[in-house]
Amino acid sequence: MVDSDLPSKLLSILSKAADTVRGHNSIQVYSHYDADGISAAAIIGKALHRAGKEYRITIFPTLTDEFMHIVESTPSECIIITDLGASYIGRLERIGCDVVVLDHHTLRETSDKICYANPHMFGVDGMTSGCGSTMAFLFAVALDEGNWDLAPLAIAGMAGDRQHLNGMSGFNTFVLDGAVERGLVRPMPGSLIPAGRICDELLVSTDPYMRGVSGDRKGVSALLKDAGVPEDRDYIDLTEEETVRLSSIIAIKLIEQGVSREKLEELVRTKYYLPGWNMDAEILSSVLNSCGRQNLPSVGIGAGMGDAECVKQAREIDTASKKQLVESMKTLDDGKSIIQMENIQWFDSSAVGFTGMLCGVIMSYVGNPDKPTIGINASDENANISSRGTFSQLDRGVDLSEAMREGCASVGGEGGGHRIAAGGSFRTDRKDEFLKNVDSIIGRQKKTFEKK
Ligand SMILES: [Mn+2]
Repeated sequence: MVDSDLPSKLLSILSKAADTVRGHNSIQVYSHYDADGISAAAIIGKALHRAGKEYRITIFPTLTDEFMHIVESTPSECIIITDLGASYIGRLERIGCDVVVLDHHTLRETSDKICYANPHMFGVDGMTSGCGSTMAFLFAVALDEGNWDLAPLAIAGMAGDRQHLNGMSGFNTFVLDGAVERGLVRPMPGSLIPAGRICDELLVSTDPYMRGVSGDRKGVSALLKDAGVPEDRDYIDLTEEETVRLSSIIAIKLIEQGVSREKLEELVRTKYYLPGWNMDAEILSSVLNSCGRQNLPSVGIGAGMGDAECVKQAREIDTASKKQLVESMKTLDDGKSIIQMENIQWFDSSAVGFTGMLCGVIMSYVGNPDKPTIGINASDENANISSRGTFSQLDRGVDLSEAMREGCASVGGEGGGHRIAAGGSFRTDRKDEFLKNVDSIIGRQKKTFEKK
């Protein structure tokens, strides 16, 4: 490791964490079910396997009091928690075994009793510049330099948490630079055209989501005909002229649909090709994410750890999952399911799932890009909610981490996360009260900001 590029305090926490783990034979790992959490778990699994340790990985959809109880009551000699934990440092300190926390969520407290590393401790923004798998990877390298080959997983995790959107920064730059140097990743110019077999990819595309094209076989054919692109073309086989025609038509369609300039610029972001995986980081991230969210995290972890059968299965899960997501999006894009309040917009995802992912797609492609978007899954007695914002909303004072924490607490629930993406839960019968409170919290955040 080029020590000069990372804060020495971080390096000393990581090396203490590595020593702690070396001192045990059996490690219990907990991680999050999204792409970042699964990547982090695969990195840790691989590093522990190489170190000759026994380990067990348990995946949670989020860390709540209920799941914390499982952590506390599972006999363990050493625990590693990745992409989770920031909200429960106090309780993790009291467990009484060795604990390593590698998280990047909003920092509430630090600890001398356990090994806790979070980018926010070092003036690095954990929302944009270091994710759970970044921290897991830095730990893996502290354990053994030979783990540098796991950097592509960390980059997939960054893409999963959308930390690559405005170019890499902070700890992510350290990982990216080292990985480029080692030939593990190749940055490539972005495009509005999806990678892969174009007609198949456009059909399931939600980023971008194009009305009349996404989820519509006839619409896809018409679009390709307009652009003079043969149906069976693969992205890499497009001529320069075809590329220009197709991306212009897509751009015009999106502008007509009301997509913001901010979003269009984001769509042509740099892509990170991973030669060892023969896919770009966003695709690997989608594959791992789909496994976690379809309640098959072990397939995702197996795929991340390089098992060929798991990779094949994970790709199939991803394809099926993308189809479902685009269908869910079409269901909600009916002119009445997205409900506008003064400062927020919200939708009920109880019948369709994909709450967090739909928040982003709705806000960017069919809703009001100026309002934070909240999805509520109220399919049982506890409602699970997700929320997403944009960087320009944050520039106007919006903080969803605080809004979800305060909004959920105001109705007896709990919430938190990042300023740009947060979630929580509360009792379903208090939904209307919650929405009213969050609407006024966001209003207050924007007003307080204007006064500054
Ligand atoms: Mn994360």
